[in-house]
Amino acid sequence: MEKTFLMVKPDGVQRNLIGEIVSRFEKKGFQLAGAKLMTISRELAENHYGEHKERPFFGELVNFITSGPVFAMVWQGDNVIATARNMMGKTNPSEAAAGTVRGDFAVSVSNNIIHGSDSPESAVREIGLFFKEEELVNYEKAVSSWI
Ligand code: RTP
Ligand code: MG
Repeated sequence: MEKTFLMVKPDGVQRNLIGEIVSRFEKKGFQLAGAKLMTISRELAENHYGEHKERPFFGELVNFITSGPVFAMVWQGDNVIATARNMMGKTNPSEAAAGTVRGDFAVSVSNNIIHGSDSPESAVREIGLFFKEEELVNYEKAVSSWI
């Protein structure tokens, strides 16, 4: 089954949005496969956001993502990577549609509440950066056949 890496960023944790965000993905019908509250080291942050190394906002991005605890998650389900990106909304919250996480809760591009893998390759890479194989759980839902 397809898996993606999602993370409630430090602003989302500070604003007590972990439950709201987990709830949206649960209600959509996706299955949580792993989760942990953690503080990201600078090394992990620079690796995770390595694609943006040359961008002017890279330093600010690393400072922000290491500034407090994040809630790291792995979710699975059909088309979860693209669907989760839609549920997150556009990077800049001023362009994110109402009904999306960023559209409903964020106003700033640098403090935009949630991260999600943007492709199958990113998902594999990011899950591997944040989780050990034994931290991911596979289990059957009693009522999954109709979802
Ligand atoms: P993320 O990786 O955090 O899920 O966000 P994303 O895919 O929607 O956006 P991406 O292009 O990967 O950018 C990563 C994060 O960098 C910050 N950013 N700041 N000041 C700026 O112009 C700017 N552009 C991007 C955002 O916080 C974005 O989430
Ligand atoms: Mg990104």
